[in-house]
Amino acid sequence: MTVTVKPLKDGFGAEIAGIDLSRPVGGEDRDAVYGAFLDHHLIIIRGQALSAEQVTAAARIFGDKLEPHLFEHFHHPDTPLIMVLSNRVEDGKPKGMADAGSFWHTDVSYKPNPAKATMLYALEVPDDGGDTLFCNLTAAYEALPEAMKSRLDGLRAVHDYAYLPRDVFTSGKVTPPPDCSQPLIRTHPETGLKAIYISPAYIVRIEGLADDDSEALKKEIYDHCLHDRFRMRFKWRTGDVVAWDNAALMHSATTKELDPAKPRTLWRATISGGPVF
Ligand SMILES: O=C(O)CCC(=O)C(=O)O
Ligand SMILES: [Fe+2]
Repeated sequence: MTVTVKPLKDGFGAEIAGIDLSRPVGGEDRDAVYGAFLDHHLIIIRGQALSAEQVTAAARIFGDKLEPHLFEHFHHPDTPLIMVLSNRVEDGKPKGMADAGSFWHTDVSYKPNPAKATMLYALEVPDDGGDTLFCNLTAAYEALPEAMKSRLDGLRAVHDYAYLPRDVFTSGKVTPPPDCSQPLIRTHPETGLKAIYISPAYIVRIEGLADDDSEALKKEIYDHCLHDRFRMRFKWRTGDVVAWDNAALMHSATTKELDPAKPRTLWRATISGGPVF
């Protein structure tokens, strides 16, 4: 098979064809997929049919270490390295996490070593609804006025997983990790590109600013980043594999609004990253 990389029309993201993830991907094919991931921040490989083991093997294209999600009750029965995202309920028990985050965030930014990449594999998706939204924080950084770039450079923000009240935390079912400090501007460890590093759902405050100033600056940054020109709406098809670079993008699920009668099941693998600089 010949691997082809076709950029999406939205300004970032690319669709890759000619890859079968049920088989080991190495050599030039692996380099092509990983190169596209770095260049386009997000890659889509359609038409896959994968076992749990094949999903974790595919996720290792993006980094050698995978990590289990904090929500153990949603781990895949065969491996803690896959979290099941699903709105299906069987015998009164949820089959997975129905809403993994219908709010803007970058994965695991609430830990000192956040997720490098995230990979999702769609087993079943509704014909309408359940899209995932992405926002290009590299392009958003580049579009900042020079004065704003200098103002943000060196600032840090406090991230807390439980900043927005959620049932899992308020019920005591899961204890959130301690909050942590991250730079507001990060430099990609491989491409060297700078990006705004935000998780609007997790950022409590910007360090060193009075509360009012912190709130005002948060709003100014979020409004800038969430401009239409930096955004993309991804519509899932069954068999899609999507992997994205958490050092370049933020994202939001839309599953909070999804009709519970429309089944949606995805498997998620988290690729570990190092500290943010
Ligand atoms: O279900 C989705 O659309 C995305 C969920 C999400 O935020 C994640 O898996 O990191
Ligand atoms: Fe997420």
